[in-house]
Amino acid sequence: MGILNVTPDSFSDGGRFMDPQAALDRALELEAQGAAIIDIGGESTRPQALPVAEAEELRRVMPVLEALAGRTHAVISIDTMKPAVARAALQAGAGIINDVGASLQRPEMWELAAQSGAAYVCMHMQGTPATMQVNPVYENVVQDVVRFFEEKMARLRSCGILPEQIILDPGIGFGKTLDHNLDLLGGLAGFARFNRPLLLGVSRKSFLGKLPGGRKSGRVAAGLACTCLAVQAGVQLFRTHDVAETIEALRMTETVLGR
Ligand code: 7PJ
Repeated sequence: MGILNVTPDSFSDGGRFMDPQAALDRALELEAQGAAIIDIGGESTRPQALPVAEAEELRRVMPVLEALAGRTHAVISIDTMKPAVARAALQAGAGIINDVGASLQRPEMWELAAQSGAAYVCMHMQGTPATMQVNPVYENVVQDVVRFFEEKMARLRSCGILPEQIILDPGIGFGKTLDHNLDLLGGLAGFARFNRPLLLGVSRKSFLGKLPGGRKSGRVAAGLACTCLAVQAGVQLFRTHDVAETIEALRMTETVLGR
């Protein structure tokens, strides 16, 4: 899953793809590098990011979705917390709702997923982007996220979403300290019990540079290490800015594991 942020303020590629033509070119580049999915987002969810109005988010993502329609074989995913944005994106051909707000109470989003039959990424987040990194607390982060998935899967089912539509994501960096992220990465195999595809998003996130001696420039390499470990734990979907590098790492990991 290649990342395309149509935002002025995303931490890694903010401001680069606000122009629809630049965004389209980037999407086609991600596809050419091997992305099977393009994840388009118009609201930054980095820590302390302020919410974006619905009209503004639509204004950012819709021209890109419309430009991409019919021009890519990749599946389009819409990264949003807003049901109206997800609805418009599905109408423009998106096939996946990447709901980073799955922990919020948004029955409208679940009804949309149920009615449309789209794939639904259920991502864990503690709090909201504005405050999630202030003081995240868990009893046991892996067990707490397992419980979240259990409860949410039951709730989604009661809204008419089929288990087959659901992709689970522990939400690395969303209301998590460095230790929480490391515990989740070490405990990914614990999420296999749900028999649903797992999605992991570590790409260029700040925790990757936070081990003692870590540097910002080492984030891509550190993220690839997480990716290789996650393959062994059964993760099947990787959300990344660095599609070519991720595919090379995955090919080697899978080749060795397959021997
Ligand atoms: C994730 C995401 C993630 C899913 C972002 C960033 C923040 N969607 N959207 N999982 N992260 N499903 O890229 O640092 O981890 S935005």
